[in-house]
Amino acid sequence: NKRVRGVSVFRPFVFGSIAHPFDPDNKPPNCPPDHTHRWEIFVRGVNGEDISYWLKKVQFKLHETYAHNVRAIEQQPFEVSETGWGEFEIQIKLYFVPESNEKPQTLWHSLKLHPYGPDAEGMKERRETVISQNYEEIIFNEPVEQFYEILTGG
Ligand code: SLL
Repeated sequence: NKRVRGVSVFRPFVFGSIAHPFDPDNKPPNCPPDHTHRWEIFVRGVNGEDISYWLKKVQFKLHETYAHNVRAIEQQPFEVSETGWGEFEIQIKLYFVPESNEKPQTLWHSLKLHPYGPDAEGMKERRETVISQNYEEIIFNEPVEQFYEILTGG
């Protein structure tokens, strides 16, 4: 399984979170009383591009207050939807397709529930959707030939 020397292939993606506060008069049924938000953590292609030809699995490690806090998502959409009350760091581990011979890579994301602003305390009371996302590029340096062909559609 030879590597293609002197070649780097990069692939863009977006990862992050989106959080919606509950309407206090209209909370979802079966939701613990202390939960205030529904949120999602995701890894996706730019403009909805398919990334499953290079990304096989994403493991999201949530705060230990969550049951089964390690969530492995094996197909698109690579996302987890939950409810909760607090912000915390989420570990995101990217597993590449087996042909790649690449080791998994780890990213971190801070789940944001509350809008940021000059009057941060007061704004916690404001009900608005909070999106926190990052554009990222993964770089495959000297990919193995088989993976290079997958990446470049050759
Ligand atoms: C904080 N360090 O104190 C953080 C911890 C934990 C968030 C936040 C609920 C989980 C559940 C939840 O939102 N945990 O009980 O289902 O702000």
